[in-house]
Amino acid sequence: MVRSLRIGAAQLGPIARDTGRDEVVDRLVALMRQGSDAGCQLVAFPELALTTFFPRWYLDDVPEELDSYYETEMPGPQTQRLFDEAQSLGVGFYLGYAELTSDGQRYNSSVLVERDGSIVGRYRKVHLPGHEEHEPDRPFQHLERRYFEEGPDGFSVWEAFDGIIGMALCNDRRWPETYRVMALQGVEMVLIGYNTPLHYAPDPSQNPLQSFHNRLVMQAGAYQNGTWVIGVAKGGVEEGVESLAQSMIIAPSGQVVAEAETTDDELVVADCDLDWCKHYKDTLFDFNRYRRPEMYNLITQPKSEL
Ligand code: CDV
Repeated sequence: MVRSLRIGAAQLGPIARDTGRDEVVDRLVALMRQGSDAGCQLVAFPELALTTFFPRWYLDDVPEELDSYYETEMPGPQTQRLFDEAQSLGVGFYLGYAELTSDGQRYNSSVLVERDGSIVGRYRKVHLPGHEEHEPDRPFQHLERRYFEEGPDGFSVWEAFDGIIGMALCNDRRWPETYRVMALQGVEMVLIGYNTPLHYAPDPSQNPLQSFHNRLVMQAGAYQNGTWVIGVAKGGVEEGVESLAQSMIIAPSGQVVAEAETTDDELVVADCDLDWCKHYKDTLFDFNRYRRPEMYNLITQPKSEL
């Protein structure tokens, strides 16, 4: 039996600072319905998909605003609709959101939900970019390292959607270890939501390369690990900051099979043959046959020992 998964990469355009959850959830539900009409079994949303990208502001003087961006429950009162819609349409989803746990920990998280509305797995972002302190000289902040803790759980995979599915978030996609750790667990599809401002303050010479780097890392991650990679952006100009769109679906060959045409809400659809992964996992990247982990010791040495 062919294991073909029709996926919808549900790109979002900007979400304004004062846009409420209900309005955002309306947009997500509209994309899920579009996905259902297109025959999708799974719809993937971006990182921090329920609100504006709040790490761009230093919010110490408005702690109540900061707290308003986190979910204390998933599903919660405003996100339950997504789970109900998933169940009634028979369409699963991946969603990035800001998580505030009952013991006060804050993570940049995602959740994978099956077609019956049940939660399959949760992921907490491993690689947190940006800075911890206010840097007023920047045109905008990137305070992920102030507002979130580093995910402590690493990269897992889940048996779902008749395949083996993994999750990552944004900056994770730039690190080869992200894909490799999941590939060592047999991953066949990696879902990655992202928010990537075109301006990178620490080194603006990278600005014109944002689109190239986006393709480079996700296409390499797919090919070198024989896996599908689904990159889903929140793009466009949000609160004066322009972010990369370019959501795409990448085959295990490394080829882009579908890509967004706009910088707004847009569903990018492709049929993903999960058995295509075997062409790579059983040949050129047959890990058991060809990998030399005993040669890679440095990769797992603690940072302080390098
Ligand atoms: N949300 C992110 O993780 N953004 C980073 C930017 C700051 C470089 C990214 O890797 O796209």
